[in-house]
Amino acid sequence: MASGRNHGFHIPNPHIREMEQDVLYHIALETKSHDLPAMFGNVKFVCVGGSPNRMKHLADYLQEQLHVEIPAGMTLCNLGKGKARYAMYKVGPVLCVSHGMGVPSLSILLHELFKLLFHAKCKDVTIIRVGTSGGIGLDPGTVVVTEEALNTFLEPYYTQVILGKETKKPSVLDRGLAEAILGCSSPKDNFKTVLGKTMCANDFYEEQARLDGAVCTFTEKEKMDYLHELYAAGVRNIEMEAVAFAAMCHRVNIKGAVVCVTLVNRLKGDQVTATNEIMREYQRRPQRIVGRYIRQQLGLD
Ligand code: R2B
Ligand code: URA
Repeated sequence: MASGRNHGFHIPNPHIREMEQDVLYHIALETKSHDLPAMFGNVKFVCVGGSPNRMKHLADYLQEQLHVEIPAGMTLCNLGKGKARYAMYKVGPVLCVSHGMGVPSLSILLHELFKLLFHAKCKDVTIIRVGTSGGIGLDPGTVVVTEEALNTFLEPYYTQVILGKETKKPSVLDRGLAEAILGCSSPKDNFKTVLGKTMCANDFYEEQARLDGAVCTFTEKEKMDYLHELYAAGVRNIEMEAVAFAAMCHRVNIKGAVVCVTLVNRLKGDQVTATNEIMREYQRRPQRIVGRYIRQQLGLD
């Protein structure tokens, strides 16, 4: 089996070296029965996002934008169909994969995705989370490119308990990548794209200061004071994966970025009330920005 340090990024796990085969259980791939370098060796960009449908839409959109040929009568297929926990679509050099909701689901996927890239001998890969979030002081539909991912103590760390001990891993995103993605917005867009800090919570309701969960222990004033405090600290959106995403990318030395559309302005309310049509339009916005970035990187613009 290959060594743990290779291919521009590294897998800081000496045990991988000793394994005869590696079963990437949740993405239904394995080193013995799949030729991973042949299947995935040309991957340069990985886009991840919460929902399988959104990732399918992104894959279809990128297929068109990147002029990736698909044989007549065929459509993009979900590589994990039937067996995997996550939906995965490959569009030329781009892999689009769903990660579910929250850090635990994302972290399982990233372990297996990073090992996949390693086993496939991919080089110079960039990974982008293309997602949704709640905005603070922004019009719904605004796209936020994360400049720093923070935990709910507003610290740039991902906290994990390993062998019963608390560990803090720095959440580091690539600043140059964030700025390059921000630079792909256009004054002609019918929405704004901004750079801002992103707070990552482990819950959609109480941890995100919502009054509308099944349980709530704080007042409206306490909620508003807290959200204003977040705004003053530079936080422009809240979601549920950024801090682990940033820390895990940093540990394997892969450039990562987080690009999320805001579905609601939390200074004005808690409920996500946009119609299905508006929601679909909002969700396409970060996809358009990221699509432009990938086109530019591939020399298509
Ligand atoms: C954004 O949206 C989801 C919760 O609705 C969660 O995955 C996130 O980060
Ligand atoms: N996702 C979140 O985590 N929070 C929101 O408010 C909206 C989407």
